[in-house]
Amino acid sequence: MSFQEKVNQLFAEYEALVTRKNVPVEEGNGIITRYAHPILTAAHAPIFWRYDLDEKSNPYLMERIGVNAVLNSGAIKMNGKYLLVVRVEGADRKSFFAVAESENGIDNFRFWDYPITMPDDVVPATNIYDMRITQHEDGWIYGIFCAERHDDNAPAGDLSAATATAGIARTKDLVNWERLPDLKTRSQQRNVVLHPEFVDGKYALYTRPQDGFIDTGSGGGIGWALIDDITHAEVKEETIIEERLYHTIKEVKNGEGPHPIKTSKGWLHLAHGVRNTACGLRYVLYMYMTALDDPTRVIAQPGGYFMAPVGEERIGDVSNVLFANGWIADEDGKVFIYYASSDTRMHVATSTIDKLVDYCMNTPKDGLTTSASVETLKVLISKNLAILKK
Ligand code: M1P
Repeated sequence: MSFQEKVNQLFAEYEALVTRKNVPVEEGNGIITRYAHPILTAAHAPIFWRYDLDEKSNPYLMERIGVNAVLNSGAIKMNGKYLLVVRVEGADRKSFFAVAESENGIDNFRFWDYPITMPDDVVPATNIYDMRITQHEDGWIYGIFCAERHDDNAPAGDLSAATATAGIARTKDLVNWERLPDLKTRSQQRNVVLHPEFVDGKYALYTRPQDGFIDTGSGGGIGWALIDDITHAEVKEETIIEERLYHTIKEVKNGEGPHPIKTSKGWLHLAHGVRNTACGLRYVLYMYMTALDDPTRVIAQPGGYFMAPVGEERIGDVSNVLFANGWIADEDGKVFIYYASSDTRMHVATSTIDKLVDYCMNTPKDGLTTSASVETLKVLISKNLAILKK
């Protein structure tokens, strides 16, 4: 095959993948609809990011820059397009952000030509990832993400010790970004999310205090902090609003997903919860709601997980993980939940605001003991048996 024929074949296979129609998976649970195909994988990275297409410098048409995974995307709808700010992880382990765009939110996602050039803070980070996008009422679109640096206080030779800080940037178009100083906090932070409205005239952040880079330690769960000046953001006071609990799906860690959706019944939250198992950590998605007039007051806590890894989702670079930091609510109430499986690929699931509110309000709370779970189950069984006997 000639060089040009090989190039043509690469592009033909790429087009077939990117333009593949996604189809809903029918046997749902009434709450969400999954789709048959991942919406973005490493293979969706453009051919011209990975291959040198010049025959003189790449006569064998080898891949020159490998992409390992695409995961953990922020999401926003702009000019009628569904846009994901994707975490693209190179074969060199470095993550960067790139925008992928779709007309319908469920398939035909295509990356913009260039990745995002994110300016550095004063002390450059080694790695940045997991952006939460917030269209704030101040008129800016903010991106808050994890900025990871080597922990220079670690003992000599410990090359794994790192610190997690919240990086902050803002934009009007997702192309040109203004980097603001990283969030100042007492503890390390990951999964920091900007609330879309001012609260008491201040910016409001969902936080996730953690003692170490991996361990949340004394960090009790999802926190909340009001910020005087977003251009020099500092957490002065932090309260835990959604706590981790023993023997639940969020025993080891939890973290806010995308910013909550405002509904007439309250703020709808999507988060991840982590428990430990003999096979390592298991990440699932869960939901909760807070009061409209007070986003820190929890008003609904459906027990257990909302979504857990199934089938192919269970396997990847970090297996048994679902993680979501982006969702889009359309004007008509349809909700697109963008989630990554096993730190490897992106998927979409759809629902509606009405269904998600119903799920939150009417799913029994976790009673925290086996006895309580059995009592909850018996109530439903008795009710149903009475209906069935009629
Ligand atoms: O590997 C699973 C996830 O682990 C981290 O999330 P958390 O801080 O809640 O443990 C992040 O590194 C995230 O990117 C990753 O998907």
